[in-house]
Amino acid sequence: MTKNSPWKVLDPDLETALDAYEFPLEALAAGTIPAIVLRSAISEEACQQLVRRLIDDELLFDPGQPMPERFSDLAIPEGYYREGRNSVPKQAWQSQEETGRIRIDIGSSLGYRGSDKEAFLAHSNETHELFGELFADGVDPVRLMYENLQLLCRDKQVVTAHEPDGRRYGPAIIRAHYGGYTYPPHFDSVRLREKREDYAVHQFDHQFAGVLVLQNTQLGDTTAQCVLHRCLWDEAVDPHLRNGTFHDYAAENQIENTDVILNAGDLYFFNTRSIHEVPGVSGKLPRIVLATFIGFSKDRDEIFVWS
Ligand SMILES: O=C(O)CCC(=O)C(=O)O
Ligand SMILES: [Fe+2]
Repeated sequence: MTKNSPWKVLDPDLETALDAYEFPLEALAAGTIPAIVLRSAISEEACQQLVRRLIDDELLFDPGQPMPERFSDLAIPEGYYREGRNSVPKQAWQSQEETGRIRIDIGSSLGYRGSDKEAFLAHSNETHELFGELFADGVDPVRLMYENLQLLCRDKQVVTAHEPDGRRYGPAIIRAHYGGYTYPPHFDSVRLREKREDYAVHQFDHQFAGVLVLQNTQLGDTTAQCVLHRCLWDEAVDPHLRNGTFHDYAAENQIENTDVILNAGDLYFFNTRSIHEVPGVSGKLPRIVLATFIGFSKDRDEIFVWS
């Protein structure tokens, strides 16, 4: 596939994706398409009900009220990740007090907790219990994510990521981004970035994200949206991600990009090796998503999903 061939999101539904490609996930792996979008995977009402439930259960806080004290310990700073077993944060970050940009996670993040494997797997176990209760009646967004992925991948089996002894990772994670929380240009890879050699997910050739928007944030006419760049991570781009000069590099090298414009209820899948970003928008409501990572190898029958 040459650089000049069109790079277009597969939109708006499963049928479109499966008509365009027999195996749409292989097109994602190759970088031939930027993303697969499934519109209205769940209704806006169901999204609102879910968000209301999370606030009622005190798993999130109402942005119209002052932040309860206990959330300041749970808040995750912008730009945070750890590498391998190293528990020292790799990147410096501005404190959330300075920026007012706070992220609250409901679930178990391998990126955040994976440096201590036992603690991560124990935390993941608790997440399975919590999600079991949360989604026992009503819409189960995790099941919906897995079902859609299963239809997209046809003959492979979608399962929650697990270690050879059967211990499971967190099935998905809910992330609420308050105050214009921003993801600067980055890529995600347990293999190439975090180097988590001691985890089973390290063995997959490709990593995707599956993200379901539960609530967006809006300021004037602007909503927070993911921008995907037509650039798979490599050594040449790496210094630009670290130094914050990716936009200059992209302009110099005429790297195209595409916004993926989503509303509450829309679901999208993309290759996390593609450089991507979500510029924050400091609207009244936090942007809330249900997010997963997906491990894919052409020659493996199973697809692993985790968070
Ligand atoms: O929230 C999104 O749409 C994508 C976020 C992202 O890039 C990440 O969690 O690594
Ligand atoms: Fe990402």
